[in-house]
Amino acid sequence: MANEAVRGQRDGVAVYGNYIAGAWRPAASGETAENRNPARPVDLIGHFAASGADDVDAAVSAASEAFAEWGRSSPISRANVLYKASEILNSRAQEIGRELTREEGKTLAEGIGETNRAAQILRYFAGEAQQPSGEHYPSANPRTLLYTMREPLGVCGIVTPWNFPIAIPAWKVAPALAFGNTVVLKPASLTPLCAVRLTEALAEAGLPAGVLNLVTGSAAKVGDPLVRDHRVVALSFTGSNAVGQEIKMTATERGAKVQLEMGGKNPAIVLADADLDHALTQVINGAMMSAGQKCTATSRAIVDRRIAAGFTGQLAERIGALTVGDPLAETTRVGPLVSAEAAERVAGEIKRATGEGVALLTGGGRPENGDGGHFVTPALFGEVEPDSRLGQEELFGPVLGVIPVDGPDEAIAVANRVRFGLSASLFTRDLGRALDFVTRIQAGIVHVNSETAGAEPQVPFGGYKGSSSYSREQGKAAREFFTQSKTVYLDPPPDDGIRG
Ligand code: UN1
Repeated sequence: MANEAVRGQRDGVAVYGNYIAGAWRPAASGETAENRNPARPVDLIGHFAASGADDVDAAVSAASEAFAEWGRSSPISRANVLYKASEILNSRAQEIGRELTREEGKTLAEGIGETNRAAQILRYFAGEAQQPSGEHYPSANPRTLLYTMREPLGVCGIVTPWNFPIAIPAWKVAPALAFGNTVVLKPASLTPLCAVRLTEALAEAGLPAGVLNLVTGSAAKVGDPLVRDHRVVALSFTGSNAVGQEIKMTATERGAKVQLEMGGKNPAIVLADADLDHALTQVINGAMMSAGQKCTATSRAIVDRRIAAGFTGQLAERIGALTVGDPLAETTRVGPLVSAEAAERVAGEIKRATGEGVALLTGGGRPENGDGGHFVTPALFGEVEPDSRLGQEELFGPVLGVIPVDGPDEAIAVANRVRFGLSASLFTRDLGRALDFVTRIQAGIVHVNSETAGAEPQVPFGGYKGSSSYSREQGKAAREFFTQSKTVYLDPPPDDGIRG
């Protein structure tokens, strides 16, 4: 792999730069930050540019300059670049997937799967760039050619989380570029390497200088100046509610277009007639894959009281049997949490709930792997009160709570009684119940007989209530966000003589 991103070596470990105006370079201050493996913190992955306002300024300037040409380039040529980048990522999926696992902590199968998914997203938006971008309308004047066209916005600021360190940057950057915008990408400070790999793939695919700029560093030193920069006309963010709300205030106040994807408290409702074995597998996958660190993760199993005891017992048994350990090992099902702070916070929430008397049926421990990894064993709580902290707050860890209910109506009422509304599942064999659920559930993504997590690139993604900002990502919705509409009334001059 060409590795111009590496600016040098320190302690035998690579030092990575920012990518600004088509060149890899260190932060203006020369500062770097370490990136360590959450399963084995002794494993130093690299030193990454700890950037600041000067770097953001240079990146936004480069993006502004590049917009003049990129914004007017043919969508077909933009599609070709995205398509080539997708092939590059595919060809490196094993290697990048391994790096993803090393820096984020999800299992190797998930790391490789996510890298392939990023490639698929790039491929999808290569196709989407070639789709019609406007409509032709009838006019009151028969001589008028009346149509709409969508045009790029300009410089977009993209702020991404650590939990999908290559897929989420891909699903924001790809449509931004496909529709003619230029980008400054600020990836999560815990997972900069995946963003470097995505940027490399796009640069190698022939993206012109300045069209995509990568600036690594902290939220305070990179994210904040990016959100405040008046030249950044649109911001797309995925992450916590607290940060999302701040971005919304700051960016909308200065007139920028904003797209936010934030938390979830996603329910899986299990009715008495469901295929229980299937429901068990899906609920556990939804709750525990990626150690529960997905905004789409299942955190509440809302179960018909008639089957709750048996279902809960089976959940405890299967969750207790999940192999926790080094995510690079093939047998591991649940890796570490992303950081020491995350593991402490989640373990603290578990302790708090047990302190309040909620029954911890399995997990919740901090196992030692001898390497100081940030592990928390998958935890299951029984008989969770819907309105308690455990029933309401997003923990972002491997924690599932069972809420027994008296039938489908109470299940839906409980499912809706949270401030989030990202995804929701129902398990049943009853088509009528399924349709009723689809209508009444307050969630942007609704599953019947499948887990709450997962997102295909060709459909809109986003939540209701506190989970999003109404705008949707991916699919056709991405064009809505990353472009603006122009309406054209095109009349021939009155004296053109054509109609005599
Ligand atoms: C998925 O469920 O595969 O940050 C994707 C998140 C979501 C993406 C979920 N925005 O977890």
